[in-house]
Amino acid sequence: MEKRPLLQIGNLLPALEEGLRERYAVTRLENAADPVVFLNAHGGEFVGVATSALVGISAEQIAAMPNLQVISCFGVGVDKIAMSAARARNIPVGYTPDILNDCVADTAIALILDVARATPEADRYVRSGLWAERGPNSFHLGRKVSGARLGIVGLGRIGRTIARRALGFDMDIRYHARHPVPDAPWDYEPSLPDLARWADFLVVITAGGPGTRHLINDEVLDALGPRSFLINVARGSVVDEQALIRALIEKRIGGAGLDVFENEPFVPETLLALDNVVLLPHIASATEETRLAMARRVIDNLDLFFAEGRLLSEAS
Ligand code: NAP
Ligand code: 8YV
Repeated sequence: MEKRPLLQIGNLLPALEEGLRERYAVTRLENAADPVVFLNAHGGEFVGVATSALVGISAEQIAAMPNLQVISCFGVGVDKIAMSAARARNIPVGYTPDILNDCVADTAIALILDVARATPEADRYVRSGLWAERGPNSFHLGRKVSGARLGIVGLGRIGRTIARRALGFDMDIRYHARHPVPDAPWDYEPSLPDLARWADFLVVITAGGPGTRHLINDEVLDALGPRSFLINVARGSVVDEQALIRALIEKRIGGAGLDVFENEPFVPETLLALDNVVLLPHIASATEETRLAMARRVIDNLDLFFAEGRLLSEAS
């Protein structure tokens, strides 16, 4: 049977690109000299799209593909996918929920430990020779994580996985979202500033997009206060980055652990210079095991759609 024509938007995991090429006639949009001109001329040829949560697909790109039947996304966040344009055309969007819960939760816990115990700064201290120069017990004290108060912003699939891990650290847990989660054994806090005021660690793991833009603002950061820490493993857009930088410089919060940024892969110079932040290059789901399982789901979603007209996991 002839392979179905599929458009790939952005770079994907090499194993995923290979798997897609085995099954589909893949065209990489990035290979076009001018992607917009190319899509306007050839968009009608494609019946499927494979993209990632980082790159997504715009309403204009969807409009340029009149025969598009399905979009398969590598990742769980769909803030870069023009969902209403897809919905208007009844184009289902596949994504990779649950598969990455463990690794993103592990990264959130790692960031909590890193900011509290200043492990990256301590590592720099040893490597720079300062420990040898200044002697035993010369590095500043950290803060205790076990038994501390953890506020989770967004108790979805990943938020709940973080909470379960935090139980192993005997942490006291509360959460904020727009709605209480009926079966959650943790206290719901309807006011985000109140949750921040209570928490030693505030972990942000909501969806991205316009609904959560700058949810973490001056008011929330001031409520968090100088002895507490912000962790963001959701999307850069959820935190007002300029407000965060001011709060960090003025030491109005204790520190921050960030996996995501407003303008990735660019991180403001001022953040790079601060010791009270731990910065990661959006790697929360980036393990071989999880990324390969995500790749499998991208392919399975496409294959199942073309075989049976349904997806294994469809975003709504
Ligand atoms: P999920 O199950 O849909 O959970 C999202 C949570 O966000 C829900 O609890 C939702 O609760 C809450 N929420 C949505 N809008 C909100 C608002 N305005 N205020 C407060 N809470 C709000 O999604 P998930 O699978 O846990 O993933 C969450 C997000 O993590 C993804 O969308 C993605 O952006 C991010 N992520 C990042 C990485 C990374 O590499 N750093 C990896 C995977 C995922 P309510 O509806 O009750 O408000
Ligand atoms: C990845 C993510 O960075 O799933 C998401 O929403 O942000 C991460 O898992 C992304 O999928 C890689 O493209």
